[in-house]
Amino acid sequence: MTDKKFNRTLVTTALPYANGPIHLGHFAGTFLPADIYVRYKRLRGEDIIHIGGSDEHGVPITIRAEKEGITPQQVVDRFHNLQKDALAKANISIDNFSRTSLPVHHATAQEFFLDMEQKGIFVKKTEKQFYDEDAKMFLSDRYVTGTCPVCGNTDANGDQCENCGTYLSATELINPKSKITSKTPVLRETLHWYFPLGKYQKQLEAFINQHEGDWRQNVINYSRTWLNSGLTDRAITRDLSWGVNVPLTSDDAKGKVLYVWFDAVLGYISSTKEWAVKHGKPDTWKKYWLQPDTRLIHFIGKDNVVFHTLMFPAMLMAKNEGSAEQYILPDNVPASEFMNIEGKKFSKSRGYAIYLSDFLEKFPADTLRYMIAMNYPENRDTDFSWKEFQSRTNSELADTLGNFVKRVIDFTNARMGGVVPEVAENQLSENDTHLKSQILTRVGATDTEAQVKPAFTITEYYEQFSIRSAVFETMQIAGLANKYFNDETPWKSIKENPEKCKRTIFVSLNVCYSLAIIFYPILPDTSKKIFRMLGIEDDIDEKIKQGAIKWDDVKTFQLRGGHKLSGTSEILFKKIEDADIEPELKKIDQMISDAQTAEQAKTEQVKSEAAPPAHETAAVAKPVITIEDFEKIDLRVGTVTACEKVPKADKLLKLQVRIGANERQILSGIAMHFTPEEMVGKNILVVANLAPRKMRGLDSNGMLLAVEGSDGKLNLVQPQGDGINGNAVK
Ligand code: B3M
Ligand code: ZN
Repeated sequence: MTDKKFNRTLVTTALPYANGPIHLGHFAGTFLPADIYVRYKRLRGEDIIHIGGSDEHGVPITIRAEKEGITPQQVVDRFHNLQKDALAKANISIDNFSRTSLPVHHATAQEFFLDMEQKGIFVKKTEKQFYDEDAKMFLSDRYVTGTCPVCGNTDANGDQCENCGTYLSATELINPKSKITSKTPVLRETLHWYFPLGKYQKQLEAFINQHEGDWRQNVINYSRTWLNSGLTDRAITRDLSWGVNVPLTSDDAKGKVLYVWFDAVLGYISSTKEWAVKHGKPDTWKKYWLQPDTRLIHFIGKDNVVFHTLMFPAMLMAKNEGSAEQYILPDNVPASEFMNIEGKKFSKSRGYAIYLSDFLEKFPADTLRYMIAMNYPENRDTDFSWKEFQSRTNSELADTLGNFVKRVIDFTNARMGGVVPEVAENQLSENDTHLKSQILTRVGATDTEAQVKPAFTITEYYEQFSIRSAVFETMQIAGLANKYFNDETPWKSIKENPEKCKRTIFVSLNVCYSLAIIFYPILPDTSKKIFRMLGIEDDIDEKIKQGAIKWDDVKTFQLRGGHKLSGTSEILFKKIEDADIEPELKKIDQMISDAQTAEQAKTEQVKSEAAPPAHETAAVAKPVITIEDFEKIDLRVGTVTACEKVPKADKLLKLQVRIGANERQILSGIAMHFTPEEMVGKNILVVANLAPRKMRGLDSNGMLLAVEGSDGKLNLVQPQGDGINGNAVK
């Protein structure tokens, strides 16, 4: 954990390949969490920019071009624009969405290469690589497919297996085939530049260790897996024609381009440069990259972790060597897990995806933002389901948030002349002030006497990138407001006790104002609608930029007596009918059956070629296992005998668990869901033969089982029955 003081933040989102439209995976994993975080920080008045763009090089682009019979440039032009439009429609307020095909990017990548080349950092090696004799070209990365040596997926790419996530090199594939001619490639010698990642092993280990505790555990773990197996030289050039040309320092460089990942991560820097030029201050990019008081945060998906926690930092370390300019390293890399669709593993290559722009043609951006944020795959894979989308929209957005705001506004317009009633704040009732203090407690303002203190405040959740919990707590506030309005019955008190009615409406209108603020990061359109109804007509984004509307405004009543509302009232959310989602569910069924048919056809083909048997993994989240595999897991009933929090680890509980005659210690990341007290005495299900591991320097011997509910809270798996302690599951 670092205790640095930062004065500005640079947020980046992974650059999606410009070989297809933005899908829900990109949106849920990177763009939406980044946008929510950035909007929240803007409300806090912080200096923050959100930088990104499309990744326009690499084999994914050229393969698409070949398939369609068009040029790579045509591919990236088309998809860059589609991506940009879709993000705008989803209200992703990115400060610059750049392109790695721009001259500023090529120049930046070449500058990095030349600097390292001149410093003698690279190693040049001649190695054997796959070559397609018919197409007369070397087959880099995804130009080769074959069977994954780890999981048996017959569709693995030459750089990575999409099914199990393993990084591969093409020569490891079983039964390799050229994607261009489907022929078996031959090995041929070629010369390449290698980045000596291994030389940075120690520095990278120290870098990762320094972030233990403040980075997500999955990010630390992925990075350590690589570190533990020992870092080696990585080829950073390719024999391709599309990409950033390797600077011609010798004849050897002819016909070679930089490996796409070497240039793509530098896209963050070139995009910042482009942003600075657009703002008329070309040098401001330096403030964000070269000053140690800038905080750099990369929002990415889990499959890109090592490029951001090891490869890019090592490149920056190399660039910094012997230089007056010192690039900053990432301070956090909040990597997401994956979002599945209707319980099935998402796969673009199998045509199994939901595209952002298709979605937004049918449903408003805020409904999608809410659904995805509530299911943000923060620590584990989550699921997108249309039924859940419908029920969250209807019951939480429409019936809770929308209903409250509309009732308050309509009541004020109809019964109070559309004006905020005059109320002396010191005459507010206990109920009135109770609601306010409950809101403050949840949001995280400090000057309030806590009533029911949630585990963390919304502010704290955002600061630690717990987007889902922040959004969940935000909706709780709308629920409290709704309940308050119902309990206070202003429609009755207007006759029986007009002063009380005025107080209720005064408080409710101010709560609408607070809701407009706290929902702004999540539901920007809705927030603006609420502000508009409240008679705040100006450009809200601009007001936030200028500090005229800010996060801390929830601490005080912002609307004074006599303020005039706009006099209009809008329905914030239209309910989603079964008929609206039926076509979507049908589409999913179709996608599943198409994917299965394709998979089957492939299996047949592979069988007929007498290749190793295909793995039946298309329709399940994990590869199929045998009963023998299952029997390797020793699942036992344990009883918690003692439990306490682990100091300075917000998420960890330390449990003593009795299993039969033995007692053991288990650490579990459930502290956000259960108090130590409520754990004691519980029967839980334990994976008893999990290899011991250390967490925060403490031993953990086993793992307990829990399932997540649709509200994001964990439920323990709790076996029932007498005398079951220590028994194995059968
Ligand atoms: N384009 C891979 C991907 O879209 C790659 C990310 C680059 S981030 C610098 O998943
Ligand atoms: Zn695999």
